[in-house]
Amino acid sequence: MTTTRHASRPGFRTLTAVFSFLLLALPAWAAPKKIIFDTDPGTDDAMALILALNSPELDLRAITVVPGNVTAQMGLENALKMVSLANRCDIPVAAGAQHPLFQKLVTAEFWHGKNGLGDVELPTGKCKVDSRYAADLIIQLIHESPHEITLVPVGPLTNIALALEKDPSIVPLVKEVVLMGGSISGGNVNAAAEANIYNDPEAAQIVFQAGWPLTMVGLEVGDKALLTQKYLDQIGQTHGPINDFMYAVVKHLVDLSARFGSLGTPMYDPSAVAVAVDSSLVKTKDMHVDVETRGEFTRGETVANRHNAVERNVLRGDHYVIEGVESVKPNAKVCVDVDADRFLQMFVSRVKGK
Ligand SMILES: [Ca+2]
Repeated sequence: MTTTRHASRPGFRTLTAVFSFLLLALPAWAAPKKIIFDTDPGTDDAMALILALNSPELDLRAITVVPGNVTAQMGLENALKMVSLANRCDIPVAAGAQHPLFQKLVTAEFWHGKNGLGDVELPTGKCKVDSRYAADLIIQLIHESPHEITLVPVGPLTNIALALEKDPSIVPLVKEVVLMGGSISGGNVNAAAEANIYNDPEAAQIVFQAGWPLTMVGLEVGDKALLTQKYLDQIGQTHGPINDFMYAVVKHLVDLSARFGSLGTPMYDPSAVAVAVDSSLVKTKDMHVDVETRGEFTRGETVANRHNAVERNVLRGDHYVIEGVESVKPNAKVCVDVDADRFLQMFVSRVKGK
């Protein structure tokens, strides 16, 4: 008896431990990730927002609007129309900055259509704007759920920088930042800069240097993940208010891409949401990234140090001498590759509500 009882105890303890672990681990595993979506909608913003709304892994706590692709006012109207379409007036939609920190706004109706949504008209919805200012709402939500909020900015980083400037104590309380912006292989606005960073380089530099966990989902992801006619046809196979809206917006983008000789439309903004849903879609490398704010040809470039080291040059007489190498601390996980087909399949199936 004694031997049996002794023999059974470790097994029982193991089972109890496993059960307790599951009880503790399950809610955390099952709980959707709380995100704040900062956006300048925008056609690819629309794709990103629908992906976020249709992803059970995410709990969209707020949408904050920043000027970029369109003016702040038009972006706000578009955001409200889309949450209305999705029947999600429970999600606060807040207005924020009206212009970049230190430069004039550059809007992009050329790419996004006169209304910012590829000239796809949505009815004025029933959802109303939240009374809180975007930066204040970001600060409030982070303090209400410390270490639980993931920021997903897919526009210029003005609102996020304003929140940081107003309350730097949010830095250690944010779970992570997964942003769409930047590039380590040339720009899409010009030779050097990606659009979101180009539209507010000073704000971007503040956000990159804040000291929080940050993933940069840049052009290396979006340009590799092209939504082609094949995927558009799949979206067109099913119908519903969101499905049909997405089909029309994506068709606008695929047709636009064809005019510029591309086989499909790059999945820029949806890529940050996709990484928030499933980080295994991308390969990352830790790098130190600075944002160029002064270059004649490079303002808005994300300057990434691939080997995280700089030479130490010391003045000796009339010239400098390299005396060693100093390490540089990475401040970003930079996405360098993506499983494009898996990402696109996920996007299509989520749009279709599956
Ligand atoms: Ca955007």
